[in-house]
Amino acid sequence: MRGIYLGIGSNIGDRAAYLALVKKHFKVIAESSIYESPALLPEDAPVTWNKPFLNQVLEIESDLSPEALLLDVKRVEALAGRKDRGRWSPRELDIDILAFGNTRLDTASLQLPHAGISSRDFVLLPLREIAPSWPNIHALIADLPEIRARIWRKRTQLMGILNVTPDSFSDGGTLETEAVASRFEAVVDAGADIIDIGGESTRPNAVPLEHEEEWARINSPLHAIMCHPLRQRVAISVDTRHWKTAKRALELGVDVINDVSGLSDASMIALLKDSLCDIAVMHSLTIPADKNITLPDNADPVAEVLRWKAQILALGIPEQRLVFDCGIGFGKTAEQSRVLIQRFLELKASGGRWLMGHSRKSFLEVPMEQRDAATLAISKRLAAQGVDMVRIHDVAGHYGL
Ligand code: PH2
Ligand code: MG
Ligand code: MG
Repeated sequence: MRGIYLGIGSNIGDRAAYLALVKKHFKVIAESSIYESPALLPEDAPVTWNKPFLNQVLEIESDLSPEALLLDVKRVEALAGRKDRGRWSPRELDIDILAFGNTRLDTASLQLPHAGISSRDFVLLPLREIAPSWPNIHALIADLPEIRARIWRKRTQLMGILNVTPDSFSDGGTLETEAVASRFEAVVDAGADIIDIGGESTRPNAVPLEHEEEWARINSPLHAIMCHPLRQRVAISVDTRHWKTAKRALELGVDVINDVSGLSDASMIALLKDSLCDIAVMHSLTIPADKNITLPDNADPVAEVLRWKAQILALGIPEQRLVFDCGIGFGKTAEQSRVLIQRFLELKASGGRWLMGHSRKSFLEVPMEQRDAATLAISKRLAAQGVDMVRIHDVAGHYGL
């Protein structure tokens, strides 16, 4: 029968991939747009639960009874890797049966129609698209106190670099809180989706940092950002290869850990396995980058990166939580970096989300004043090829990519 409506949601990892999984398991008659909204949470929820949702409504056809459909729904949630982390907690995939034809039901396990429909913008707006004659739907939407859900479309995310390393300041010290706040505001206003903050430079010849010194550099800037009124407008990423830094950052509620050492530390892996954040994982041969240590001349850099990706996947972290970065300039000659960019479609075709960090790097082989233009030209081509994220300095120039 028809007239079965599912409300689906996700707020961990590759949210759109989790929603797409549902469509493989049910016979879909109609689907709404996808909406994004901040998590609806109780006041005392941990900061790590404050992760925006994607939501969608599907009409499906099924011969099952409502109880049998509920079991099936639980099975698909489990297939997505959903764990019981408690009520209101983030979830890889949530599937709620909103309505089952005209069936009315009120048992301990199932209430039909679903009791939460009328108060939730992220259910009503998508439902209106595919069921415009739903009883009172227009009035219910008009009566909502606030509408926070917005139509979401997949596009290349802009990861803006926020530099707080002291080598870039005249006084050699850490940035004042006010200076951090105004830089942060500028990157948000320029249109960044994600802000990446790191304390350790990984440029050739940079001095490696230990956790204590790294944390001393980013502690107060990170606090300033996490408390900033604009914080909800962007995701926050922390660029670190130290698990203790990652742990402290996650406790503050950051959304992404960007590990340029490519999950090479067992404690980092264990920490991230038990967390809810996205993980950007980069291919490298050495940290910091060393111009004299590169892949062999006769190596195929695409094949090398794909082999490395398989090793990362074998660590047992769900692919949907990872974002792969081929590591432009890290253990690659300029030519090898160019090959990775030219053959990006082969990387993308292997599956998963991909990030490119080509901004202003030396492989571009143009003077510094021309590097933003060269960076943008590459970003545009990669965006057309489906790159999920670009890590860039010139966010304003990339806006609307
Ligand atoms: N689901 C919840 C709790 N909070 N917030 C949004 N924006 N979207 C949801 O689907 C959602 C939520 C519990 O199921
Ligand atoms: Mg729900
Ligand atoms: Mg549910």
